[in-house]
Amino acid sequence: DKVKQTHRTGYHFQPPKNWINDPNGPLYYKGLYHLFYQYNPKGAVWGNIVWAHSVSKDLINWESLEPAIYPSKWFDNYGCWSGSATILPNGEPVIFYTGIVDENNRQIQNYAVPANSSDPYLREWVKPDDNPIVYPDPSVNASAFRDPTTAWRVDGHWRILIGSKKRDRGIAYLYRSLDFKKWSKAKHPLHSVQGTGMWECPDFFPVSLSSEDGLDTSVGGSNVRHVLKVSLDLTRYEYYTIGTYDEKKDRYYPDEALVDGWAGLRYDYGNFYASKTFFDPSTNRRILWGWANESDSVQQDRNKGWAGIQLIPRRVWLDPSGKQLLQWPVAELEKLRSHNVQLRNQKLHQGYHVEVKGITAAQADVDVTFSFPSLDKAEPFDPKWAKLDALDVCAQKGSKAQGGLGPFGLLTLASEKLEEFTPVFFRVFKAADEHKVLLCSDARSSSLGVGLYKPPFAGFVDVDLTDKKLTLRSLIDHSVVESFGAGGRTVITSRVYPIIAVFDKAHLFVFNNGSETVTVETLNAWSMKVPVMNVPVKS
Ligand code: DQQ
Repeated sequence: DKVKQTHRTGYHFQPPKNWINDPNGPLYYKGLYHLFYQYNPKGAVWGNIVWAHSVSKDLINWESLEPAIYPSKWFDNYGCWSGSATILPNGEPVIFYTGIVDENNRQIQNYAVPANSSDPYLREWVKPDDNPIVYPDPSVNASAFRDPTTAWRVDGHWRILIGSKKRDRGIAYLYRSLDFKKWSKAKHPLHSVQGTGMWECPDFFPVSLSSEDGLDTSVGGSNVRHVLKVSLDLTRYEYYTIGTYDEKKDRYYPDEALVDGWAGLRYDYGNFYASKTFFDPSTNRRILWGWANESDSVQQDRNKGWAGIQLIPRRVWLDPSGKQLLQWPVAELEKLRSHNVQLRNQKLHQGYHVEVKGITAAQADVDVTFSFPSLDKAEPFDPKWAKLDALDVCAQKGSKAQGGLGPFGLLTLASEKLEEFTPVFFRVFKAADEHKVLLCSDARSSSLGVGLYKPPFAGFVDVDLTDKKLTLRSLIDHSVVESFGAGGRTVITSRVYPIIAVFDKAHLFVFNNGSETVTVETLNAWSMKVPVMNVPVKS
């Protein structure tokens, strides 16, 4: 069934078949990472949702278990939707999740605990009879009240957030508990923003001001800032702010310099949704998981027999500027690197594209540093664009339109003669008193196939250009290209479905369509191995 499997990923997480969406309750326990995720056991479209379950020692190789949480009680009979895990002070995990109680999708919050906490696989979960823990009170919209966060504790009181909305105001409701069982609603939500619509999958966590290490969710004090991320149901993208958590008032205040709404900072300017972080105490990292849905049609998903992938887990930390987060694929991914090829001091004059030969270009990891002699040829930044999204600028100024400093970058998943390619590239512009760096991942030329969603995606990169260098890392995997610009300052994921550029017919190039000559100082590309995936844990 080779045709159907053309676009399956080699090293990104996927179950053998069927629909998946949000990562749920990621946690580290007794030497194992646990990934739960929304899963339809019956087909390749959304529905019949359970928490599927896989475990890993390294976040890359995965063994599978039976679903951990599935409809079985009056309080979750119509579905077990997203939620989070908390590790209690005694070391034991508790899961909070949203139960669907009727066909109108009325939502309540439940908890589950391991049947046997000495089992590192946490195979079996029980839902105690004192469930649910939180009902929607009459003031909330019961069909928009879901996705409880990991709990954190201040002064002996636990807190969780629940995503919601009131008319078109997005809301993170706050609940408190002393004993982790009886939860009561705080008078004020932690935060809310007019006009943003339903807040799905809120995530709230501290980041350190002095270190790249991650922090456990309850850590507070003067050395931390807080991050609030929400997933916006209306456009299916996420934004976050960095701000101050006032523990006394139990309110969150985003930094005023940041946009708190649709045009806010994003973990990923492409296909990335319903993400969640967790603290990994074994390595002191905070790790981010996100889901990418398909960009082909529902019919194509049915034919493939699967839909949705989990992206490579990313370490997240606060940029020293304090103005944004930085992200990088977890170091364990590098274990999958096999054959390596390099380019060094490769000059790219205007119009050049140079092939990176000798790796499996459909399943690769590429890390490149570009340098340029000056910024003089940067195109003027049209003041009109200031009102536009980066995406609109990318749509106007794609990879083919000649520029000054850029476009330069990678042509990923490219056919030999470039009938198909997904360019990931920089364009540098000169605005009134600064340079603007645009990173684009443009699916418009990715496939000759029909019925596909092939958007350009883009974000600006807030990067210092004094050393006249820009770096780019792309994780290429058959139907996904995950790109990290300037050391993880701006990240973009695209889903693409080439029909020529598949398997050994896929190629990788570096290119430059700007009048300034750009040098590939160093490029490393690796063929990526296939990890262990979906091998059932032996009972
Ligand atoms: N997916 C879940 C919900 C969540 C949404 C249902 C986000 O709990 O709000 O599958 O993708």
